[in-house]
Amino acid sequence: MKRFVGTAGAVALGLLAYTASAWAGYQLNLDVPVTEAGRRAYDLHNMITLVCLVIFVVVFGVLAYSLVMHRKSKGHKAADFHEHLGIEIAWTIIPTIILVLIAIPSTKALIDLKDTSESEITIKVTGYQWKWGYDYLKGEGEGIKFLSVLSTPKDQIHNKAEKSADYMMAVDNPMVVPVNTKVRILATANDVIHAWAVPAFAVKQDAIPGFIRDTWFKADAEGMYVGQCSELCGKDHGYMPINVKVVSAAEYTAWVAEQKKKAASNVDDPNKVWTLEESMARGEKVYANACASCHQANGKGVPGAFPALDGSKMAKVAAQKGKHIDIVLHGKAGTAMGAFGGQLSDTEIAAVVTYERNAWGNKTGDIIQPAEVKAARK
Ligand code: HEC
Ligand SMILES: [Cu+2]
Repeated sequence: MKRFVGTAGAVALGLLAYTASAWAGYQLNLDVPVTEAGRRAYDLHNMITLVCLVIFVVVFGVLAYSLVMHRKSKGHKAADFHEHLGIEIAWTIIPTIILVLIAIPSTKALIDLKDTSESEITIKVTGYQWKWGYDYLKGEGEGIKFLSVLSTPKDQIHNKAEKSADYMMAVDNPMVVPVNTKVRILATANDVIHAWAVPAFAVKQDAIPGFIRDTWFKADAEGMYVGQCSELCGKDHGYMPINVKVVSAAEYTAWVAEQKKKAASNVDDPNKVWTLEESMARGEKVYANACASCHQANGKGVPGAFPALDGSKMAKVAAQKGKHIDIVLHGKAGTAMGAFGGQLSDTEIAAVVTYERNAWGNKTGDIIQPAEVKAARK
């Protein structure tokens, strides 16, 4: 018997150790909050869970006690207190009081979550299928604007490479903000409803096309905080994580200066005449960022959902060149093919159309110049 207990114990311990390692990447509680609002949400969550636990113990305690100690086999007879006025009043009043006691701090916290006044920085967040756009509207970084795209390599997603620790949670360009600074977020979307959510800030805001909703946070610890789009927004909903990097004031100033320098050197001369080689190289990058998620890197698309561009009439036939530029600029209403006119510059659209007309099996030799795209915008 003793040996059996020993073996069983060892097996149980082994199992525990195994499951503990398998579950190491999972957490049961909320993210550790780094904002005042986050701590309030965290404390409310703990407090209300505790209230529920106490009620559970009291109610089931009375129930178990009654069932066991007053069972029929012991000779007890059921008491009859049907329509007992005192009990009916008590079980109405007590839960009401508990609910009101919970509602008071929750409502206060909710109202504070909506108070975006006196913010020092304003950032517009735009949800796209399937990436985020950040526009710095107010504060030191005014004018900074970029897209933030999932950076997990495709090989990891397709199980061809080992998955990294930040698998499906890393982006190329995180939002950068200074520590201890009130940041107002204006959330909107370009196509369908998305939601910008960062649990450590207790922020979750729907981003709705045609509307602007605001929220705020003031992080008091530096670090990288991670969230995800939290509104089911289509096929790649799980592929648009959110990264917010909170840095010191000095690092923020340096980041702003670097971004402004980069933006200045990135401005393309709209009158430049591009060679096929230059345009292809630029277009390949634009394609990888903006188009490959649907049309695929090999241009073959996804049958039934996204058309192949390799061999497509529009990308291959000389007479369709105008139509090709038009669909990239203006999209196609009622389909997932969005209008890229607002996201990409004339140079970028010219490059990506050149790329599609010369990549894979499409060897048209066409070079589209920015001026041609500019003329097509009207
Ligand atoms: C969200 C998914 C998505 C993204 C991203 C996307 N497309 Fe499309 N695209 C579509 C769909 C869907 C269609 C088919 C529309 C239709 O029903 O005619 C399409 C059609 C096209 C066509 C016409 C193909 C044909 O033969 O009719 C071209 C050209 C095209 N897209 C280019 C692009 C370019 C360039 C980009 C990147 C700047 C891009 N697309 C990004 C979904 C997408
Ligand atoms: Cu989304």
